Amino acid sequence: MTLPYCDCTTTTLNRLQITPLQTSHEVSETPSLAETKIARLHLPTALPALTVSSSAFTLTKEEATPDAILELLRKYGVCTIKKLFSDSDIADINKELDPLFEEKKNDPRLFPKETIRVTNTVSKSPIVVNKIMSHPLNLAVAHRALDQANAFWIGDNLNVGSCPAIVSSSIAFQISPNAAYQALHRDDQSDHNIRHPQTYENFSFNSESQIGFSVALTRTTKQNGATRIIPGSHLWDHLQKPNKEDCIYNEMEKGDATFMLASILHSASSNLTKDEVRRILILFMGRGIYRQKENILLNADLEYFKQFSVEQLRRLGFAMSEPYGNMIELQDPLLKLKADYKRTTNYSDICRVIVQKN
Ligand SMILES: O=C(O)CCC(=O)C(=O)O
Ligand SMILES: [Fe+2]
Repeated sequence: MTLPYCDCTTTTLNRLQITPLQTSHEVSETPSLAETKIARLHLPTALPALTVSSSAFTLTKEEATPDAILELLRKYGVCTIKKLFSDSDIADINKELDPLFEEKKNDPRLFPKETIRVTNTVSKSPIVVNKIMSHPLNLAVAHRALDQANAFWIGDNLNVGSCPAIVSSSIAFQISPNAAYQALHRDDQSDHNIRHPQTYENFSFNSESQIGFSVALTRTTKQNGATRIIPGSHLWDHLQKPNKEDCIYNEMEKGDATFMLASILHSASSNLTKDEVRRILILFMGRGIYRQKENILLNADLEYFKQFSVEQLRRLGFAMSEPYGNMIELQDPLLKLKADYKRTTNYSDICRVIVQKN
């Protein structure tokens, strides 16, 4: 049974009038952009796109402190760091991904057919966990922008729980010559993350559900399919329509990396070269109270995950989100994977409260 979606809580559908389109539509396994309905809407007042070049949000490795990255993310929604990964790191990562790309190259679900995606790489490629997910800057940005900690009354006590950000998706994308442009989109759709207009000055990371860490595994250029991005679009109303004229191309050298808010409008671009392949891996960290976009836990045997440290398993989504989130038989799931793991809190910290008078 399909429940009518206009009955549930929504802050977007009440701005639309949706009616069926008279067309038959056969659903295949391939993700499809086939139209089935008509939506009528009044477009919101558009904020202008920022006219900047990528140098406005590019840092050297030495300049790339968490504070500097967060500041550029606030302003532009994107921050690129030159030469964050060494040539030998990139060679090692590519070596581990090459056979996975080979396995996928005839996947009938590829869209467009020139773009090979190796999905869920953290469950297949330990180097992605060790070098990309665990990169100190990825962890620092996730900690500052997405980790959560809060206090809640529980009787006479305050209960302080913390919820680390976890990997949401980790997809490697290889675009070959003739691949078409991808449609402009936001990557936080899966979180139903509804955007309200913000200014740079009042922007809060509380509005963000995921942050991507895109690593250039080849160079990326306007010609070979670099990700195109609308800087500043994280500040736009949810239904402000993206225009391709507002995009800039995020050109990277091999080993550069880009942090991008999942609320930034972007897409892969077309590969116009004759013989150049463009390869990147985007690992998204997301708030631990949300679902992971890719199901990591069911995509490999538990034995595979045992090679990782407790801290890495926590970031992969195998731990509790305190208080009381993701429990298994009232226990922390980490105990299933690490026999010697000792919990130091009972779901969260219970505080005796001393009320202070003003
Ligand atoms: O390959 C790219 O540059 C971006 C891909 C992307 O945005 C996506 O598939 O969601
Ligand atoms: Fe995307």
